[in-house]
Amino acid sequence: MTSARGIFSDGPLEKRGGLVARADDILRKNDMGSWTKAAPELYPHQWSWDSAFIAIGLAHLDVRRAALELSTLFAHQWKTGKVPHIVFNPEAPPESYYPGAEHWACAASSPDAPPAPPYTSCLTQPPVHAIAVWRIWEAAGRAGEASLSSTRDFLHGIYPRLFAWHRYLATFRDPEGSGLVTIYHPWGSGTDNSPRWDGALGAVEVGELPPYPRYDLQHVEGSDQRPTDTDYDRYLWLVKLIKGAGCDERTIYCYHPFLVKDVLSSAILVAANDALLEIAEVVKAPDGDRELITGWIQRGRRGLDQRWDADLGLCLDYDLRAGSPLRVRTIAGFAPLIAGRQSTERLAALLGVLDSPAYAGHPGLRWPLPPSTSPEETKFDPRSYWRGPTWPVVNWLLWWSLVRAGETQRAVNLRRASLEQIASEGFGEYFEPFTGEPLGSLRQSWTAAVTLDWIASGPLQEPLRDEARSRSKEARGR
Ligand code: 2M8
Repeated sequence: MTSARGIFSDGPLEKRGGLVARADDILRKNDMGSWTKAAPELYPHQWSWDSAFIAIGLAHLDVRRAALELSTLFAHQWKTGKVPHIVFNPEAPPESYYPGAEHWACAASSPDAPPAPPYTSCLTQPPVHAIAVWRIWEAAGRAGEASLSSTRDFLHGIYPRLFAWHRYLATFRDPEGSGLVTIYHPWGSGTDNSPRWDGALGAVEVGELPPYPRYDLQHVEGSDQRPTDTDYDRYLWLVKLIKGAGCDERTIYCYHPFLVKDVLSSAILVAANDALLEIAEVVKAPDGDRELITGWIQRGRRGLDQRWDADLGLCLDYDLRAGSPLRVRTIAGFAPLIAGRQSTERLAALLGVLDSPAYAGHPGLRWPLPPSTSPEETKFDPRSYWRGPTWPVVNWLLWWSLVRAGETQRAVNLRRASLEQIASEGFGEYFEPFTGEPLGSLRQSWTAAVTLDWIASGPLQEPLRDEARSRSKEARGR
């Protein structure tokens, strides 16, 4: 990988303590050559949506390496088009992550699975990939003609795979044609223990499970930062059922007890389909592809419209088994903002909620950044994973969406606050919203990646606060 220095040397953050160099260092240390570990110890494998965000950051350091990150992930795509949520690292230390490759080896027996090893899971994560590919293309444009030419080849190679991935989501994951993506497991949402899923999970009757290890707890400072044992029992029970169904989508759809329309994944898919249309243009894809993609975008927008809750001013997930919306205020409610191109009224409603005390306007926040679950919810927990902490990667999605919506000042404010948080507290996976304490993994790859992208995205209006504390924290880092 080429050095980050030079590329960013004009940025105010670079001058104030080498944030770029520190982000670069995290990505280098988590780099496995052709892919990047999500975190050094807690997550020693390749995760699907992590890789997309990582590629967005890497594009500012090395366009080829960014492209390789996604090519490696898509080399493990299933015949159905599914991109697995984890590609397991055969070199990961034993007893580092559970459930690991041996637990998911069943997926390899599916006729649709790619040859193993490496093994993959048979779940998915939100489809950020086409957005990442488009940003790699944009970065190549800034890097010059040679980079553009090799990246054009990359686009030609990855386009059919992206298309198959989106077609999989539009068909296997939406047999109803609702425009919304169905998930079979909270891990499929990327927001694992969010209260979004409490209602649907509560209805799942967990049967006999053999004892299992919680390796995750050895890699964080307190068990309160991770899902509870009750959550894990449910996760592993759902995995057992999915394995019992032979990872077969149709069987899962018929019998699985957890079947939910995920508005965040659905909105990301709409935005990713916008990006796929741009890519289709570059590679001169057949008109038929473009018609299909346009249809998926329209259907996605309609689906999200139907999940709009006017009282809350947010979108709600939908429990297919119970036949009812899952009514809780989380970050996923901003799905229409992420999907983009909303009416003026809808955008105003969303921004009003985003700025309100229910989210980024809460008076107790260390930085004005939206907590993953609204502090006004009874289920809010400021330390527990997706139940309250702020997540840089979510802030990146919101920032990117605000830019697309033309909300420039809000976008700048969000970017500045996010960078202040990271400059002050380090490259945490997530942060306690009131104290700012970094939680989870303290050297999280996607946090480093979005930092690079933010810094590369133009000047900030105000200087950052002191970074000294964050360096001492990172020195202690995991
Ligand atoms: C978290 O999820 C994994 C399971 O997939 C875990 O907790 O073990 C989530 O935050 C997920 O969104 C993320 O992709 C993954 C790796 O960073 O960690």
